[in-house]
Amino acid sequence: MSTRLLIIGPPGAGKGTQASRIAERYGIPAISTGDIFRANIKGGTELGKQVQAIIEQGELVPDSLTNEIVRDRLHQDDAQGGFLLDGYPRNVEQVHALDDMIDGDALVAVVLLEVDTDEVVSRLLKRAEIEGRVDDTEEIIRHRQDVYAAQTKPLVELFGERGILVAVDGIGAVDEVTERIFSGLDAQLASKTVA
Ligand code: B4P
Repeated sequence: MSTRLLIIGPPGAGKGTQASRIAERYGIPAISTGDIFRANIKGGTELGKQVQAIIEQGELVPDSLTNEIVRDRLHQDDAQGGFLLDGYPRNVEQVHALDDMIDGDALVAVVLLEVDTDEVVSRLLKRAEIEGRVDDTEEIIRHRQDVYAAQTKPLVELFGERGILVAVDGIGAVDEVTERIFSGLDAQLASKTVA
């Protein structure tokens, strides 16, 4: 069975932090749409120029662009045995696009990192001091939380109905959160293998 996973949660929940650990444990690539966009902005590519202003304002990049990037990435050799998508899908349209790319039933688990708004805002303000990401100003951070609530949060119910949601408390030390994710994922993977 190929290990096809998603990780979702509000901006600042620790998705990127946990994604690399999950990917290493299950031997799959972690694919972050946010990282792909930032690398293109840094490299000054045509895609980077198209998305820079959108990301700086904390808006979502248009689905047409984002879906194509993911489609291309999932065709690469290293994703054939499974993958972890980080930050995608982010709205219902992207879920439908992903369902078309991979047969929706092929998703094994969706990790939901649960962290309240005050905690995520304070984490991102701390990151702003260290990394200086342009979308980590307080105003844009709060706007990104609103975009998450309006567009991404509805996906939690949708994946819950599919019986693949693994909800994890994202508050606590990074290692503790990782252990919670591993135990939730191991149980979900075992149930899928038996089914
Ligand atoms: P992302 O790159 O996904 O940015 P993010 O939501 O802020 O998550 P990130 O992974 O960076 O933060 P994390 O929670 O790991 O997206 C950026 C932008 O790209 C979007 O706003 C949008 O414009 C665009 N985009 C991306 N995907 C898209 C899509 N599918 N469709 C349309 N547009 C898209 O970590 C946050 C901080 O918390 C880190 O500093 C970390 O050190 C810290 N942290 C982690 N775990 C912690 C813990 N347990 N305790 C304390 N701090 C912790």
